[in-house]
Amino acid sequence: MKLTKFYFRTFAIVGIRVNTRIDFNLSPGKTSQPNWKRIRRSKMKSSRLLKVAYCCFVLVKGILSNRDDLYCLRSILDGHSAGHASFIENRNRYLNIQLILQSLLVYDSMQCALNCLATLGCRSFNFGVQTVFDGKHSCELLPSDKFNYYNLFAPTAKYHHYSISNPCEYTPCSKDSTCVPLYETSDFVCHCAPGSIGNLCDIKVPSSLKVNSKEVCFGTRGNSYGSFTMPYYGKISAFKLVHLRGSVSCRAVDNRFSYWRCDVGEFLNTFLTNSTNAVVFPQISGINSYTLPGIWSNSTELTFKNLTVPLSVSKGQEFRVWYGEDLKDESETDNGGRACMDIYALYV
Ligand SMILES: [Ca+2]
Ligand SMILES: [Ca+2]
Repeated sequence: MKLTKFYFRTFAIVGIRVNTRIDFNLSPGKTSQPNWKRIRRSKMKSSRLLKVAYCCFVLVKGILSNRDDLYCLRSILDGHSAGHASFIENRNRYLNIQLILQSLLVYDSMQCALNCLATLGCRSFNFGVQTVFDGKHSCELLPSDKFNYYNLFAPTAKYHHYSISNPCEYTPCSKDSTCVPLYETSDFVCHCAPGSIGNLCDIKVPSSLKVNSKEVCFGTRGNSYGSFTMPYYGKISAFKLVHLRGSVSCRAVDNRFSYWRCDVGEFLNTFLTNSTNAVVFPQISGINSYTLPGIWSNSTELTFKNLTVPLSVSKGQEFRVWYGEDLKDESETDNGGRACMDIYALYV
């Protein structure tokens, strides 16, 4: 049974010249999206055996035609294989990037594929359709792929392009987003166009997105900041803090309380920082009290929108809400109170 399967696969490899797809492991006609982790494990186990099988074929062919095909054994023995064994053929396409890892002359696309596998960092290759010298074709080993340089993926009659099979071939990301393959883990990540968020960029940005799952509360001393994490990758143009309950004071004994500072007035003393306590909002120097147009210390909403460029955030990234004196460790012993809020983010 194994022998039959082995011969079948060997035959399949030899047949790549006329096929539109070099694929050692996927079943013909399979249309559903494959389990990439399982397939990759399978490929890593079988790729070396398959290459040995192919070498046997090219060596016999080489002996018969008096050609030097020892490249094949060298590619296996040198141990530089990336472990991948599946390529997708893009007929009459050329990836026109400047950086080329290696330019070779090869007898066929399989020889080019094996050289790519044996070359560290090779992600795809261009294969010349016509022979250019002594029956050999041009073979360009490339360090990137059509997904990263789609604008340079041009039609041509002179080349076929081959890329290592990966989940991006199945266009998992939504339209207008960019799928970036993660070859080491057989995974991918979607880079969203403006207006979309989510792992697959399939969520349209609402005008205002509540980011906290439970209310965020901050105190006024002892580093009693409130924290929340971002639900999506994206870019933020503004944060809005909406007061729910409670109040804070810079001098509790005098009963001087408000939502965002101390006394009721135009000055504010609430800050938004990242997880290392670097101030993100408001974008002003220092961490003293500040003012924002139209917002008072007892306003229900405190909106930070004075951004010069949108803030890039990742899924799970932590932000903190601080009372200014607590953040600065200054005059905090006489402080008091606690205030809670919801946090809204404006994605762009
Ligand atoms: Ca104080
Ligand atoms: Ca403190």
